[in-house]
Amino acid sequence: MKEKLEEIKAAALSALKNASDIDALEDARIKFLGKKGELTAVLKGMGALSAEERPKIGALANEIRSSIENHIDTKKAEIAAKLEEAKLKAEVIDVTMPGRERETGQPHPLTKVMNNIKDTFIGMGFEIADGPEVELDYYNFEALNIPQNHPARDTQDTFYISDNVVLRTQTSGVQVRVMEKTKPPIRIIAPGKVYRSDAVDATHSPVFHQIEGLVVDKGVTMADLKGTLEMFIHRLYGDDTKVRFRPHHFPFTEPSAEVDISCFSCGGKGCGVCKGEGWIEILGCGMVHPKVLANCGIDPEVYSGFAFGVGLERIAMGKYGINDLRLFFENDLRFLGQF
Ligand code: 2U9
Repeated sequence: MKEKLEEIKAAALSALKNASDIDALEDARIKFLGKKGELTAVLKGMGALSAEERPKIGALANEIRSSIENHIDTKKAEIAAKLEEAKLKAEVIDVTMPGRERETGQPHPLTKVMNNIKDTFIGMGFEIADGPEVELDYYNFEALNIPQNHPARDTQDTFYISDNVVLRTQTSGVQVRVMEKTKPPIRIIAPGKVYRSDAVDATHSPVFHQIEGLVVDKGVTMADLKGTLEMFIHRLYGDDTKVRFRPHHFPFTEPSAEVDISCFSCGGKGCGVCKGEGWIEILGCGMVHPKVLANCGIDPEVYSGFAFGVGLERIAMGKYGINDLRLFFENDLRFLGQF
C-alpha cells in the first residue's frame, strides 16, 4: 500500500508539473484528491491493514495529500502570475503618444447674429412668433395689401407650390396670423427662412433669413418706431452709430421708410464698403397700413402699429465684414471656424 501511495504521489506531481492552466490543475486535483480520486480509493482500503500498519499508512497518506495540495497552490500562484504578466503586456499604454484631438463646434455666424437680435428684442418686451414657410398666397400677399398683378409681386417672385400656395417671401404671414387671433397690445418679432426666385450671387440667394417685427396698440406712433429701431441698431452696432430714416414705399406700411446707418467701416467719411456714401442701408419699416390692420380684424380707427423687416445675412455680412453671402451656406470649416 505504501508503494501504491508513493506511485500516486509521483503521478500527481508529474501531472502538476505539466499542468499549464487552471483547468488542468483542477482536473489533477479531482483525479488524485477528489471524493472518487485515487488517494481516497487507497484510504478506503485501509480497513484491511493491521492495527500496527494503519497509523503509519494513514500518516503517509496525509503527508502525500498535503504535499499534493501544496504543489497545487504553488502551481496556481505561478499560473496566475503568468496570466497577469501576459495581460499587462497586452494592455500596455504608451503614455507618451499624442492624444486624439477633439474639435469643438460652435454656433454658425448666422445663428449667433440671430440670437443676438432676438435677445435685444426680448429685452424690449417683444415675444418671438413662428409660422409656416409654405404659406397661402393670402397670408403672404393679399392680406398685406399686395393683390394679384401688384408690381410688388415682381420684386418678390417666389416658388409656387400651387396657384394659391407659395414658399413665403417674407415672414409677414406670421404677424397676420397673430393679429387675427390676438387683441392688441401686440409686440412680436417673426424670425425665419424666406424664399425668392433669385439666382445665386454674392448678394442674392433663393433662401435667406428675415426678422420682421410688429407692434400694435392704441396710440403707437412713428416716434415709437424710431426709438425702438434706434435702440436695436445701437445694441447691434454700438451707441456711436448714426441712424437715418429715408422715405420709401411698401404696400403694407404707410408712411414707409428705409433705414441707413453710418458706415461701420469708415464711420461716415466714405469708403469702399459704403461705396463712398458714408451710409449703409440695413432695414425697411413703416406704420402698418390701415387696410392691413382691417384685413386682420383690427380697427384702424382705434389701433395703430409699426412694422419692420431686416435681412439677417445682410446684417451678419456688415457685422463681420463678409463680402460674399454664399460663404454662409457652403459650410467650409475654414470659414465657419473664424467666428
Ligand atoms: C404686417 C405688416 C407690415 C414688414 C416690413 C419691411 C418693411 C422691409 C425687407 C428688409 C430686407 C425685406 O429681408 S428684406 O429683403 N423688409 O423692408 N418689412 S416693413 O411689414 C409688415 C409685416 C407684417 C402684418
